[in-house]
Amino acid sequence: MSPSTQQWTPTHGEPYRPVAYRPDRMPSSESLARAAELRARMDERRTVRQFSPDPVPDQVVRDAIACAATAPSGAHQQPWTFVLVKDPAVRRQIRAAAEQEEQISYDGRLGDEWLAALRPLGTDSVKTHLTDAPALIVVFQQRYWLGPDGSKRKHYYVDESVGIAVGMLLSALHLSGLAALVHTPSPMRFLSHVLNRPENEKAFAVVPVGYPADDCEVPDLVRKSLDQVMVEV
Ligand code: IYR
Repeated sequence: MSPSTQQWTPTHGEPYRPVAYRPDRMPSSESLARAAELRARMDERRTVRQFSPDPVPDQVVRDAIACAATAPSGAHQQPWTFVLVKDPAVRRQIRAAAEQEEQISYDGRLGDEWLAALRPLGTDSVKTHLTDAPALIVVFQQRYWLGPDGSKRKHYYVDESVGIAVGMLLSALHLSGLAALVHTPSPMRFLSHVLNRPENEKAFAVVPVGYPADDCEVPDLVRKSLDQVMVEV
């Protein structure tokens, strides 16, 4: 099936027309093989903080954003906007504003307990990834729908919906061979100003995307094992 090119338009309360959904059932042998392969590939994903400035294929990033936008959402309201920032001047502006906020955060705003939790990762207020990575995907959540005439309609489960979409974005980028990081400068209001977003949108995360730098290092983390994260009833 090729990607849909149909344009979405806001609904007005009319029920969706049911259409048949009959995907071929995958033989369990293939299912098992795919699941094991996917598990191994996903376990290779690492959050990267040192990026090469090498450009990435635009279409890979666009396809990953399109994958993210297939996420389920509360009342199918699709409350997200992905701003793809490649312009180096805009990335510099974002880095300067983010570092200003992060400096205050690391100087004490986060509080001792939070700073202690971050210490093993060794993060600080210097955010080279915002200018080194060739692309930033700034994810905005739409708290409500804003019609062209200024009318508003509340969106539901916005945090959950956008969180799921970002998870799908990270998976798509990783499985397409690109590295990424979820960066959450706080507060993030400056992103609305720099990127000139409308009042119904609130920044959720900045996702720098690219290839790891030649000298990239990541912390030697251990993930929880399956029996530590899963309970069977
Ligand atoms: N937003 C800050 C602090 C930070 C917070 C958490 I929780 C992290 O896992 C990592 C960093 C920053 O980006 O440095």
